[in-house]
Amino acid sequence: MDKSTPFTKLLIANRGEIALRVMRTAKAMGYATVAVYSEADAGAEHARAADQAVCIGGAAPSESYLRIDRIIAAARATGADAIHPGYGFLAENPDFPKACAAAGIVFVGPSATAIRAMGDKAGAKALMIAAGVPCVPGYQGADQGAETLLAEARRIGFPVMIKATAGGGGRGMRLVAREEVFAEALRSAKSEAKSAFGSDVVLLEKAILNPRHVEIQVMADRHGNAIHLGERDCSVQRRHQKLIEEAPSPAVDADLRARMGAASLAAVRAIGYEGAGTFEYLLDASGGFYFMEMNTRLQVEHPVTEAITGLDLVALQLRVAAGEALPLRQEDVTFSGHAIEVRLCAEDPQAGFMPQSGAMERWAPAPGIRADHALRDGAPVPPFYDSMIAKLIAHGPDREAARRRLLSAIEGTVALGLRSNQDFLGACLAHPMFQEGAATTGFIEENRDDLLPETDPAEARAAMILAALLRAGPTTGLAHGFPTPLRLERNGTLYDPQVRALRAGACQVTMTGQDPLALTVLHRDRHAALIEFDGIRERVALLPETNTPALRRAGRSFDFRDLSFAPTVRGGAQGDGRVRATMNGSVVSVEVAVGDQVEAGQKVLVLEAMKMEHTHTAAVAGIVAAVHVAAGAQVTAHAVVVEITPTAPPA
Ligand code: MV4
Repeated sequence: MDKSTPFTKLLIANRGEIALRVMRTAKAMGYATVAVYSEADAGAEHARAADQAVCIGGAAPSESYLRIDRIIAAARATGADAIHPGYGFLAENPDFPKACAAAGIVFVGPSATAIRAMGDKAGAKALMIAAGVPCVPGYQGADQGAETLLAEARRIGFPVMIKATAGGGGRGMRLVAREEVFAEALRSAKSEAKSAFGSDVVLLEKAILNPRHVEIQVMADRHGNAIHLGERDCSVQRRHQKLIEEAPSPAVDADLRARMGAASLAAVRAIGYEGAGTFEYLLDASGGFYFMEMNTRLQVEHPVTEAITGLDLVALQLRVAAGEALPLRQEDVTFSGHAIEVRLCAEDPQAGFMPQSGAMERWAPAPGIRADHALRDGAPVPPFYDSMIAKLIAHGPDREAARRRLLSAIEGTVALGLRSNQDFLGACLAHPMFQEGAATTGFIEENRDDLLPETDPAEARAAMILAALLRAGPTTGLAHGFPTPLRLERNGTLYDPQVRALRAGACQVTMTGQDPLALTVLHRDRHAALIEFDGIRERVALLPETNTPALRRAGRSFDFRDLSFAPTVRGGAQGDGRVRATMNGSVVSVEVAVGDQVEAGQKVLVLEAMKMEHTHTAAVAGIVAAVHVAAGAQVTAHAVVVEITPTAPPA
């Protein structure tokens, strides 16, 4: 029987780096490409790069990237006869392949049945046990009575894990150390699961302490062929968000790889799976592995597998979706060297990893390694989507070579205008425990203080260097010997550098509490400079000509607020009574009205961005003079939302 389902034009139902990643291979294979984009993504790279692009609605995912009807309509309108879902959004929604089938469109992914079977934890686990895949001993029965569950927990033996069967990302999950706290943990897990997933069904498992997260990549065609492409170690996570992924795993040898691969392929055959898929396992300290869940999509971290196998996973997906047989057998799959990936996220580690939005004013990934992203200088980073904005992937002959290469690339990448976890990633890669390959799922929590230092001695030096570059570079050309004072602020610390130009390019910077700095600017263009001080030359990257100038040096980024021209308020309070939105977002509530008397620090407005609420407070005491927004309004970063006429401080 002919099982081919050829297509000519591929619609990519996604955004950002993965949309571009899929498009790259599709174009190389000769397929025409169609992008879909939301109103917030009208200027986005993925919409520019496709042959055709269709706007599918509003900024909120529920108005655009999650709208099956509009995506199918976009495919119809452009004549796209295949759809790749990427990851996230609709990638694991069984209704999507169903709608594609109904419209006569090839879905690049598994069947609705396979997606649904793996979407339920208890059902997936039962299928895996039947297929002979090792699972953590536990209970996944229909009887959900509290007494039954307690009895089962006793049988399993503490510590036990309670997991919502509909769950994911750690929600509805509880680690229970002792019998005495089981009842309360069960109650709170069920209540969290009910509100998050609409179901409070749970399963119980023996808890594996400090496990590694190791996953097996599989690929299967509709002719009964299936191969595995080895493992990825994704143990370095923060709150169930993966941060660093590598292949191979430092904890997996050829024998364990073969056993994990065979178990995964047995499962693939048992469920008749087609396409790319990933089996997630927990690995315990003695090398035991236990099935966790199956992801029925291409994963964020697929590039590390591509690096060590030399295969293009998207190309394999497209070939299999067209009905071709896999072009290689298991014995043709070989592994070469070691690859590590880091996820660059627009979030502020210093502020509890709060998501950031705005514009990536300056973006220059380090050359020589793979960088998957959809950024350019000035790229908007809207508040409505995932905070991951780029992936950096290094490959080397061995793990240490890959690690060193990646660390160097993280340090050499310029990403200014928006705070990111860039330097935190560098700290993780440089940590001795990671270097030894000893990081497990507890790595970030256990090493918090090493990875996120409280005070930063390099910051004051950065303020002085930045001041020199803002005031004494050849482009500003301060010819006179008058000292120019600046006021720079970062995370609540004020710096008062004074720059005195000596001769062309040379200057003296003084600052309260610091030794003076004699600095020469040898070369300077808009975004970079070659400087020299203390007899050492170095290259720095720079974001000038903004209210939030930034400097990157020695592998670290420092952004400041330039308050040099902001009016000072007597009494030392910062700000001028104008409350500005700290990021793009939507107004949840306005807490004050015109005429209200407010105190400094009083809550005036709540903004929602990236699914988090941000309280805005008055910087000064005074009377509310104007309120420019109402609940529900969309605001852009820095927009004045409330104006307060400061009360004159007592004379
Ligand atoms: C576990 C576990 C220990 N024992 N199950 C977290 C999310 C979900 N996918 C599975 N998770 C875990 N399940 C048993 N029986 C520990 C975790 C876990 C974890 C797993 C992988 C990567 C990071 C993790 C962080 C905390 C807990």
